[in-house]
Amino acid sequence: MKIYETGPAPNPRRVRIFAAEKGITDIEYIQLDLKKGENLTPEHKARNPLTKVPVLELDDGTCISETIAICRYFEETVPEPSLMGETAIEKATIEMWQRWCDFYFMLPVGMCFQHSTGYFADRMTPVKEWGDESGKNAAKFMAFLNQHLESNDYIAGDKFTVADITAVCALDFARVVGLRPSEDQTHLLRWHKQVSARPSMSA
Ligand SMILES: N[C@@H](CCC(=O)N[C@@H](CS)C(=O)NCC(=O)O)C(=O)O
Repeated sequence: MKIYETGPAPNPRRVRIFAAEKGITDIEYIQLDLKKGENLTPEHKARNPLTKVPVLELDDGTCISETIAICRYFEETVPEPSLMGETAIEKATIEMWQRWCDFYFMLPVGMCFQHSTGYFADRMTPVKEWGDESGKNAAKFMAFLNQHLESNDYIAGDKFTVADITAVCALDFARVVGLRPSEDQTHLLRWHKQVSARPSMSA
């Protein structure tokens, strides 16, 4: 199978970490330069009409877009170790946290990046105020996570899950727009150090 992706971008990184945690190695990674618009070509549009990365292409030609849909495919095909939960309660709790980390952290960090740097000004209209507001919203979520991690080892409880992967990729990418945990966010910093030590993080 192949994954069309971009090394430094945060969503493809989530997929690489997820695959590494599962021990999945039979993937050919194909780099697309987003800045040059290599994701906007007819070839890539045929894989993902919305033109984003990552895209997983299976050997039969099936293309799956959306980070979490790709992770779901890996979770179903390689169930161990489970990163999306086993019982009904675990699955629902992990999904709740995963969505919170996606919608209230990864997305605002991405919006802050796109709207304050103008990186994709060739294909969208950057709105500086929206970039600033998104940065503030991401910072609020970091404060919320810090509080939550005071009494939880990991984001969704006592096990490392896909929610940790989303949160760590959002947090690491947030540095690009100057957003970092403050020194007094000790629980967030403890968690970040703990998850960053996993071998999968360098994938
Ligand atoms: N919801 C999508 C978001 C994908 C996304 O926004 N990918 C970015 C890179 S992190 C991208 O392809 N940007 C290129 C562009 O907007 O032209 C997912 O989770 O996969």
